[in-house]
Amino acid sequence: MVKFKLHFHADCDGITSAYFVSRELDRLNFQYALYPSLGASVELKGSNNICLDISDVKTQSPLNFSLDHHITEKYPLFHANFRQVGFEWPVSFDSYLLFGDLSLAWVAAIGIAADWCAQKVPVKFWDTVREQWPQLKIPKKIEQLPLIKGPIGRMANMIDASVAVNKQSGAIYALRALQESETPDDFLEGKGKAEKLVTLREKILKEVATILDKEEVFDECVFLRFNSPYNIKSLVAGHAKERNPGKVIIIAQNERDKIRVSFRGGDHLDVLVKELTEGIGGGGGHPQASGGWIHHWHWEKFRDRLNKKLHCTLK
Ligand SMILES: [Mn+2]
Repeated sequence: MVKFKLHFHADCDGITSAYFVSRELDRLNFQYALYPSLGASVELKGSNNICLDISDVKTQSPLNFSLDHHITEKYPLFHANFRQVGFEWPVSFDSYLLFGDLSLAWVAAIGIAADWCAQKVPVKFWDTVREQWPQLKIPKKIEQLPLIKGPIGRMANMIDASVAVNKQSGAIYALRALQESETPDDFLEGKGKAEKLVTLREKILKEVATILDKEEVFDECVFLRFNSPYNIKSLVAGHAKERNPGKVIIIAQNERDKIRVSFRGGDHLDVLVKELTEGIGGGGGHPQASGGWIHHWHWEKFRDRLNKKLHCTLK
């Protein structure tokens, strides 16, 4: 009997995608193992791998399948990407279309909203969610912010918190909690496995609030440097961006061997991070969101470059 390896990005989009694909594998009585991926790239061993929401797939065998929405080359494997035919749909929506069921639309909604793609999927989808679950408070006119501030965003926070605290095993746990929940209310109210996710969400939000208390605000940018055992950079960046519209957000998280930095809320941030870390670390990404790292012993150099470039007075 074939055993599949299900790789998925350990974020809301990847986890909800894995929800729909694993459901189909279960229906067919296929065996599979789960491989959540914290990063964007995966190197596949052999064949019978399925990749969801993973932008960089390395493989020697064409007998692997990738369902993705990033702008990438066509890999030498079975590859489907709705973006290539003009639809910027997150993988959670694609997986729902392929393997879902109307009664499970709420799960797809979490992945779509968390990937900031609310307006990119057909309005008819949101009508379906609104009709079935008025308690999810889907706005009449679909907009990203009210969605992410409502119950849909709350569910996304629960999943993100699980990954932030427990990494890969947190991703698998969140997937199991979704599978166990028959309705969005079960999940939101913390029935069964979801109970732990409610607690983790509160814990992470508290941690983020403590970090935000120490933000340093300048004319052009906002700077936040912190220690945390959790992977909460993007969450902190999201909150900081909301509090400081129009400014570049710079997040620096101290790690054992290096300082990891993230940039949000500006233009050409991929170029900026490359300039700031040149010779003292590394970095890259997208124009509106980039990230990198520097060695601890190069901190002063990085700070001086940053002060010069963004006209601030970071000490
Ligand atoms: Mn993703």
